Formats: sequence, C-alpha cells, structure tokens
Amino acid sequence: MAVHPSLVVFAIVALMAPAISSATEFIVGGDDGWKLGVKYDDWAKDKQFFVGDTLVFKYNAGVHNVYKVNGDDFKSCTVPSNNSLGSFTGNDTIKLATAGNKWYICGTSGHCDGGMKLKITVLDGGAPAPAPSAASTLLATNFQIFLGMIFVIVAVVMVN
Ligand SMILES: [Cu+2]
Repeated sequence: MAVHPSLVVFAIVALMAPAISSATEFIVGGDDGWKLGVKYDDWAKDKQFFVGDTLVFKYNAGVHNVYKVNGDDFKSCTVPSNNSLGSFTGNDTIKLATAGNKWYICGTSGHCDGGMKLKITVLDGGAPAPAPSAASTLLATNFQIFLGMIFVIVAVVMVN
C-alpha cells in the first residue's frame, strides 16, 4: 500500500503543530500548589519552560506570597522590599517574558528557608503569540488531531 508522501507530511505537520505553537500554563507544584513541604526542584526538573509560557502560583493568600528575586537573593532567601509581580492574590499568573534563569520565593518569614523557592530556566523558542486559554488550546489540539486523521484517511483511500 502506497501513500502519497506529501499527504503524510501534511498529516504529521497538522498533528505536531499544536505542540510547537501552544504556550503552556504551569501550575507551580501541580496539585500541591505553592506551600510548605513541596520539593519544587523535583516539580521543575522534568519540565521545559519556554518564553510565552505562564506560571500560576496557587496558594493561601493569607499565609504565602510570591516574589521574583535574583540568584543571590534566592540563595540567601532575601525578600525584596517591593513586589515586582503585582498583588498577591493566591492565584498569581506570571508570564515568562524572557529567556534565562528565573527565581521565585515565598516572602513569609521562614518559608523560603523551609523550601518555598523555585528556580527555573526559561528557553527561547516558545510561542510568540499570546497564550490562548486552556479551553481553546484543547479545542485546537483536538481539531488538529482530527485534521491529521482526515488526511491520513484521504491518503489511504486515494491510493486504493
Ligand atoms: Cu509561604
């Protein structure tokens, strides 16, 4: 059975397009969120962060907060005097706008030393477009898979 190569290529591109172009939203800590007792090194180590992705810190706003710091302040758990990220809502979304190392800590006394600190490396090559909502990403992904399957079927039917 022969399938026209150009159709196969098209199907593969259609299937892979969402993985290449979609921005990802990371819930820091996954289901645990942002709190004491979570190993954020472990959470981050198998993930790739790209420019255009977002981090969401979910936490009890009366107990925790999130500060973006530099590498030295990360090591020493020094809380900055100003909050460069805006307000502490307990559901803080942070867009990863530039590549490089990023450091985040909780500013509540003792919490950074207690493990509430996250270091990530953001890579170039993510989506330049604004991040779509999770729902529209899902729809687009399903639609692309649907499209890919249609082309595979058409390709198979055409050669038979
Ligand atoms: Cu905290």
